[in-house]
Amino acid sequence: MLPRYLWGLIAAATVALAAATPTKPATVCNGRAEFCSRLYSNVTYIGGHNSFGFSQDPFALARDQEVDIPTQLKLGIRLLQAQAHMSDNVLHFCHTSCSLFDGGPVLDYLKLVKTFLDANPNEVLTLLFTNPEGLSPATVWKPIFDAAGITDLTYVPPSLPVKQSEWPTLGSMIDAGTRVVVFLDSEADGPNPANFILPEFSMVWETPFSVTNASFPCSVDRIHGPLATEDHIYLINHSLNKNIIPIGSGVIISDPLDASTTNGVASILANANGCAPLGGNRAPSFVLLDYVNIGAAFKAADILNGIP
Ligand SMILES: *[C@@H]1O[C@H](CO)[C@@H](O)[C@H](O)[C@H]1NC(C)=O
Ligand SMILES: *[C@@H]1O[C@H](CO)[C@@H](O)[C@H](O)[C@H]1NC(C)=O
Ligand SMILES: CC(=O)N[C@H]1CO[C@H](CO)[C@@H](O)[C@@H]1O
Repeated sequence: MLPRYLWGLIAAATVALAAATPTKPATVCNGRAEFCSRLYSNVTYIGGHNSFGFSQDPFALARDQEVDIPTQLKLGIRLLQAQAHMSDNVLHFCHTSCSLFDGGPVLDYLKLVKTFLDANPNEVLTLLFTNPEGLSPATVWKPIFDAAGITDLTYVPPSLPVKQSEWPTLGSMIDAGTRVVVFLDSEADGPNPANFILPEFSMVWETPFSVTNASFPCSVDRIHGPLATEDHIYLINHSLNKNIIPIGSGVIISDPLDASTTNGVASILANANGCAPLGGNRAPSFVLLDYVNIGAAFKAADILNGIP
């Protein structure tokens, strides 16, 4: 028989342990109990386009956001998109060129993401990065994920490409602690020693970008085989641009003044409904927006996710 005081100590230790480790199986996933049993591919996530490109300065014409990364995540952004360029031998997130808008080193950005992930163990997050300079996933990108401490949290599919119907549930990703999905738009196809950096277009298709038509006509713009279109998940590039110099190919910029309409429920649902016939009659997995702090995107996502 253990003395009574020892039982008390054991009970206290058990309670302390339970508080430090997330419950398994997870009972809340991305904020909702009903998401735990849903496939990763069957949830609509709101994304921040050029998420690093934030500024409060209305004259910063190359910005696409007003609020910083921790604030975007706090609002509920669960896909972060960003474009990388080399600057003095350090990988930075920049818009078109680092002289136009420099969002700083990718490592600093990923450290902020890691802080969020540590504080929010029941959240699945997607990172969608573009690689216009064709830099190596293994020798340039992976070391930065390693240094930020994110590699161990990434989801590595058993085989590629993953069909829409074959993604794991949010609950199983959270239970396994592999709750970060990383896509790169180029150089990740074929044999790739950085196995967590997934080739975007073999599994995700996108609508066209640099749209200036507020009705957002839907079409499949960027996609790779061999999976059929409807076996991909898809992203709607739902940001409206203004052509401020309508001569030649023009100069287009994002437009915060239209953001409350563009990021409103009606505009997002109309775009999603227009795309559904191309996407196996499913909602988009990702709705990519400028100025994510403006509008009602999270309400639109609830509707697309069938949340009353
Ligand atoms: C904008 O998109 C709508 C819907 O597809 C289409 O009917 C209209 O012709 C487009 N407008 C322009 C200027 O392309
Ligand atoms: C999830 O599945 C439901 C039921 O089939 C469907 O209505 C919805 O559009 C799907 N959403 C996504 C993002 O696949
Ligand atoms: C205008 C716009 O939103 N374009 C973006 C569409 O999405 C891809 C993300 O992969 C970006 O590269 C584009 O900048």
